[in-house]
Amino acid sequence: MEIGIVGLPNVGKSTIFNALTSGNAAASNYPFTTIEPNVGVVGVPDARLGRLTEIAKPKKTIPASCRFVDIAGLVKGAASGEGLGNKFLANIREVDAILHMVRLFKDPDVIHTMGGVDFKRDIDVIETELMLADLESISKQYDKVSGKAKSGDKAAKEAMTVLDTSRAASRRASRLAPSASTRKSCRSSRC
Ligand SMILES: Nc1nc2c(ncn2[C@@H]2O[C@H](COP(=O)(O)OP(=O)(O)O)[C@@H](O)[C@H]2O)c(=O)[nH]1
Ligand SMILES: [Mg+2]
Repeated sequence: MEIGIVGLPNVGKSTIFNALTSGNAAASNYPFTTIEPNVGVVGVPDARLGRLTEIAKPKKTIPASCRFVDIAGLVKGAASGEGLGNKFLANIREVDAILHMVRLFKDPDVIHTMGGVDFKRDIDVIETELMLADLESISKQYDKVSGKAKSGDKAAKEAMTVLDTSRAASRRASRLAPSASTRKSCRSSRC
């Protein structure tokens, strides 16, 4: 299982990554300290595994593992290329689950890239960027599959049903937060 840690810059993503993995990812008071994602693998403790090892006496016992990926900070407009933009959204696409880190601590020594602590706004910014990135992926896939569906491909027709539903849901969701970046990205993805 792979878990990607996302959030605005300077919210404590690398700090939580280090705590979870005993890692040594650079954590510092500079937005975008993390560029290439840090990856850490930790074993998942399970008492039953020890008991099973005693019974079965295998040559090797390998616990299940969890991979944490410390992804660089996203900023408002990432889906339309702001900040270090789409590259990080691609990192996010590859994980099984997303851990969204939100800053609640006030510390004048740690720059807040949005000007100050406001967790509702911050959650909204990140969730909107993720929705826009989803919408863009769906639109690309839609264009690819629709041609095949028109020519009668059965699998493509089935995929179109799913894509239609996802695209409609994604459009509804992104309309709930129509910021300037939303409108710009929607134009480019024909929504
Ligand atoms: N005061 C305070 N500082 C924190 C906390 N979590 C992280 N920091 C500091 O905030 C800065 C940015 O943290 P980092 O983990 O690099 O953030 P990232 O950009 O989201 O990866 C570092 O100087 C951390 O030591 C916290 O809970 N309280
Ligand atoms: Mg970091």
